[in-house]
Amino acid sequence: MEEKIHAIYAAAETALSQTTKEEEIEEIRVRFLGRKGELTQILRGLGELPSEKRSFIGKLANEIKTKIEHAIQSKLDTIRASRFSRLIDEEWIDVSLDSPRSTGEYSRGHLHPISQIQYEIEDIFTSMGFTILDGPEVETDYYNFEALNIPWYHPARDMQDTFWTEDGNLLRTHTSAIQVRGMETHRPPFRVIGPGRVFRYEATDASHENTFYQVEGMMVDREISVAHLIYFMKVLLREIFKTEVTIRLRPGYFPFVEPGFELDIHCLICNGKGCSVCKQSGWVELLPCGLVHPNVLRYGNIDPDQWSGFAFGLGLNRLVMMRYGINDIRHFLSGDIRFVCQF
Ligand code: FA5
Repeated sequence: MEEKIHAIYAAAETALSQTTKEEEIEEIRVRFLGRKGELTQILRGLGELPSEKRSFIGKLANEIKTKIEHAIQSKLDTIRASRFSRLIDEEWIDVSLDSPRSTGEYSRGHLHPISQIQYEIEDIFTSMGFTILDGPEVETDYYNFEALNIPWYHPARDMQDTFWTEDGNLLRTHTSAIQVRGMETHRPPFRVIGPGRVFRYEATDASHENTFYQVEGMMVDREISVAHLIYFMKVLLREIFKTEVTIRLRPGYFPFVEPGFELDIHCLICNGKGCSVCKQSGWVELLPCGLVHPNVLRYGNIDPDQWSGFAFGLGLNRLVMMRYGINDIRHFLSGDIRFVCQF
């Protein structure tokens, strides 16, 4: 037994001398000192030894255990010290060198293309008398659905599946929730826009993300008509694209507007020929809109017999894609600096 214990020590020393890696040291520790380790087995079996041998072997095994522990620690110290000295050699910093910024090696950062276009849209609308509103990204069911004429049983909820918190709140699926908050804080006549990030539980492809940006717009005044709506939408697109873009207006269903429309623009990626972004149709769905449903006005404590309004929800990512010819929406959140540096 005595020879066996000495042989274990010799084996541990050899194993330690042959390694230079921290992770291998852990394997050695487990092999000799772990729960099923060679030395641990001996210590566990002490009870079966004759009593005259028990205390001698027990003492020896414990001494060897301590020696192996020390040898392991000392090997670890050596490995770590040599790693640090290598790092000091390889990664030293010359503090007397000019900074990259002063030599012009790095260019300054800039706003993400979505923020750039959002600020442009804010400027366009504030110049037309609109106020900018904000709202929380984690919303209540009431603001995101209920007060937009989408009660819990309404099938329109299926089109905007989302992420729910355990206490019954949700990640807002659209900036339309800001409309409802706007009606609580503003009395007609008013004009507001609400930009923000929205979330949907959906499969991604070239034109769909689970996290994207919208700008909501709402105007409430006397006798607002579809003509007002079209006027403001045309101004917006002309200012953004700096040219007339071909649009089409088709009926669209949203429970919070009546009538509701989908405003599509001619795909600027493929010039209407058909591509993955426009799903080969030549048109990109960009700007759903309509006249505010009387129920929504009622939820906002606004009398629909006295006041009417229009609302729209612009998809910002797709607008940026059209402006710069970006062929896949997933680039926006890719975190690839080479993508954002182009704008
Ligand atoms: C809405 O979100 C309505 N709240 C818009 C609205 C507001 C209608 C006010 C009427 C009045 P929709 O789900 O179609 O509608 O989304 C609006 C726009 O967001 C789309 O036209 C599109 O540009 C963009 N969008 C929608 N889903 C995605 C997605 N998964 N990824 C990227 N952009 C999207």
